[in-house]
Amino acid sequence: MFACCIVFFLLTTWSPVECNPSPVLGDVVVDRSFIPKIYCQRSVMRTDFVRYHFNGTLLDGTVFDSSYTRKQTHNSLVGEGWLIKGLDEGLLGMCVGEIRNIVIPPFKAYGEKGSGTEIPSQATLVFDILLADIHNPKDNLTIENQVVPESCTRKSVVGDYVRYHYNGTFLNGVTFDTSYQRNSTYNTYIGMGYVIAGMDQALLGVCIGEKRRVIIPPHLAYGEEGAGGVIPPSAVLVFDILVIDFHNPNDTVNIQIIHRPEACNETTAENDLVRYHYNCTLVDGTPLFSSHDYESLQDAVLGSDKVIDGLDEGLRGMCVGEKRVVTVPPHLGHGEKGATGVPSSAVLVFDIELVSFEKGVPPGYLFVWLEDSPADLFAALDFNKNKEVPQEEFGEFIKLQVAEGKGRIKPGQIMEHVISDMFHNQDRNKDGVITADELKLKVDEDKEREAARHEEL
Ligand SMILES: [Ca+2]
Ligand SMILES: [Ca+2]
Repeated sequence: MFACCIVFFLLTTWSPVECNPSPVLGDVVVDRSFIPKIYCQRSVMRTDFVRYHFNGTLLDGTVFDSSYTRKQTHNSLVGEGWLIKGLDEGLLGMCVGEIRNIVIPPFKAYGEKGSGTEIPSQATLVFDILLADIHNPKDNLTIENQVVPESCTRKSVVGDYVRYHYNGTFLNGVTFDTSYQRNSTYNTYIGMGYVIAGMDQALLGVCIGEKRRVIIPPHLAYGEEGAGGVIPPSAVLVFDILVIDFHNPNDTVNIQIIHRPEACNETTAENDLVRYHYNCTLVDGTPLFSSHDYESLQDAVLGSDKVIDGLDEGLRGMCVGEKRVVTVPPHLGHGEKGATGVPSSAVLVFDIELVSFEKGVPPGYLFVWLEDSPADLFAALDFNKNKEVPQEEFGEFIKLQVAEGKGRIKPGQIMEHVISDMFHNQDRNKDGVITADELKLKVDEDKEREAARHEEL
């Protein structure tokens, strides 16, 4: 009586029904000895493809076949005549991880003829079955357990480069691979066939920081072949994905102004010496570097390759006191190689505050005129009109120009050093004084050099 109820229950529907008082005697008898409570969102239906382990015995306990001795699951469509009728029926409604004992009368097994030498005529067969995997050939990708961050300004598209962590399991929960164990993300371009088709789809339309579980049927994974002795043939794969960041090779630096002082007459530009505070993190907030780790402010001459290109760009056009969040894609940061503490191909986020800056001079210059230089420069330099300009006289002149705002020296330099360097550049015969025929503006010198180059050509 007990068995008959189970049979009826299984072979009809999952809705609770009353026990049928007149069972088909001698039909397939199913005993569900272990039903997993977790993760049974689907159970076997006709036309599903299943992978299961089994022990097949005769009523006297003689084993006639076992998947365990072959060390691989038996794989089959259900209800399509690939299996004996008793299994086509007995597997229905089964969950992955479930264990069933199925007793099959001869007329739903091999009947009068039996099979080979193992199964005699009119044999009742007993199968102990453990369901390992299930999918339907019509299945597409399934996305579950999606957790999308509140702030998601952009979703991934074809051609983006995504860095993500994953945990890969089979439907029975056994892990076959995990990026967490390697302690580095998996990185790939998406939608371009670099990863299995299912993962290519799974990573489209994700946000940075998003979590999702994707269930990938074998035809969108490693198919009937499986892979590398790790993925069995026709295996369904379950990936729990965490998107760390993504970017596109065409991405530029993103600058978000957080605060801009009302009084902002002058902004930073190439060659300026800037002093700033910064915090650098990964997109998920993992801290990397901070100027607060050092005693003094950070400084850099913009355009001098002192900092990564993206930060250099992010520091331009700023007022003193301005605060920005600058997002730098890896090709304008530390690239595919990364750097100490910076993972390969990581997007970086800089929180910066400009503390001060000094206007700069072009590369190669120590001093520039901010207005027209005196028509007779030597006469202007030679205060005492003795036709010679020693270093002291030269220095007084330069300091005066800077003090009156007519010129400026290279920022971040000591005035006396700049004067000394400039003086020695002009005192071409090294006799300690500049004479009229020695003196030349760098601009004119450059022009002459350029002209000479053209003549050579
Ligand atoms: Ca003089
Ligand atoms: Ca001289």
